[in-house]
Order: sequence, then C-alpha cells, then structure tokens
Amino acid sequence: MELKIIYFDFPFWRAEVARIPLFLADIKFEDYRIKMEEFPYIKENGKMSDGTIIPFTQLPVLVIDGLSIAQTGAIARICGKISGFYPDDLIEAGKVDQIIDTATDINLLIRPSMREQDVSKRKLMREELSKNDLPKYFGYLENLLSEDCEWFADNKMTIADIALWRLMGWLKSGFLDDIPSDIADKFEKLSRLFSAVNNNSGIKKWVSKTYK
Ligand SMILES: N[C@@H](CCC(=O)N[C@@H](CS)C(=O)NCC(=O)O)C(=O)O
Repeated sequence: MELKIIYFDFPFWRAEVARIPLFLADIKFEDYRIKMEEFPYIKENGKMSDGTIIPFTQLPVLVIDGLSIAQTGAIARICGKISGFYPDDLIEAGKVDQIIDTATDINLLIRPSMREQDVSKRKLMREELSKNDLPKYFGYLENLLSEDCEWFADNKMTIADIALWRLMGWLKSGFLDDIPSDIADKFEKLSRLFSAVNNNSGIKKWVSKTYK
C-alpha cells in the first residue's frame, strides 16, 4: 500500500493524527509538506501541479494507492486502523470518533479568531473563548476520562489521545495570543493524558525528528 500525507510543514493536529500512528507503527509513508506558495494553485484548481486531487481544496489529504481521501477524521481513521491505533470494537471506536469530532469542534471555535485581522477584535474573541467555550469543552473532555486509565478508549493510546495531545500542545505553545498557554492545566485527567502521550518513547522520537 502506497501512502502519502499532504499537509503544510507544521505539526498541526489535523496532520499529526495521521502521520504519528504510521510513524509509531513503522509504516512507510511519504510525509509530503507543501510550501505555502503551492497552496494558491491548489485552491484554484482543486489539485496539485502534479495532478494529485485535493477534493475540497483543503488539507490534509491522504493519497492511498493513488486515490485522494480528504477530511481529517476520515484520514485519521484510515491511518489509525492500519497502524493499530484505532479500536476494532464498535463502541470503543465510537469513543475515539467523538474525540476526533470534538477536536474539530474546538478547532472551529478558535478559527474565526485566527482569521480576524483587527487585533483588538481578535483579542476580545480570544478572551471570550478563554473564559467560556474552551474551559467548557475541556470540562466535557475531562468528564470522559476515568480515574484509573489515562486513555480515552480501548485502554490504550489511540488516535483520540494523539489528536488531543497535539491540540493541547498547540494551545500550550502560546502560539495563540490572548489564549493563556496554561488554559488546560487545571484539568487533571487531561493533563495526565497529555503527559502520557508526551512521555511515549515513539512520540519523543517523532518530536525530536520533525518538530523545529
Ligand atoms: N474539513 C476539513 C478542514 C481542513 C482544514 O480546515 N484545513 C485547513 C488547514 S488546517 C485548510 O486547508 N485551510 C485552508 C483553506 O480552508 O482554504 C478537515 O476536516 O480536514
């Protein structure tokens, strides 16, 4: 099976949730990182200059034996299944899916503030997010974790944990002005999950190999 993941050259959760399970399972894939200059062509033509289809003119895209698959959740599930980081059990799989969809919801809550050019409006949007929606969502996620297991599903690390780890890592990095980098710290079980993924030896290898 030939696999190629197309995304920008940064470790955003949408791409990492697909790249990392493949890396951890030692499954060969092409980690194709586009240059920003390539993106306008994609937006205009719905494909890359080599003809690779980008179905919704958004990234990530997984090319699997020449066929392009879009949408973060779909890609994450394929990569998770072939890597052993997605449960076979229907209910455990549902537990994973709800986390991936929630990561998307959180991402979409933050996105308008990333597109806002007016600095003072952006600040207000982010202060509001930090006061209300973000803690609310972290609280919901915290409630899905149990005292006796650090993972969201299947009693082991899955793509759900990898997605959340990366989403939290993005917030913790302080990249987003006016969203406090410690916003998730008071959620103990989420923080435990973050540390468990962060301390995984394969994850450490991936981070030292690819994070700049
Ligand atoms: N629904 C898509 C959204 C993907 C998405 O928003 N990707 C961003 C990069 S993180 C993108 O391509 N933005 C450029 C654009 O929308 O034109 C998914 O789940 O993968």
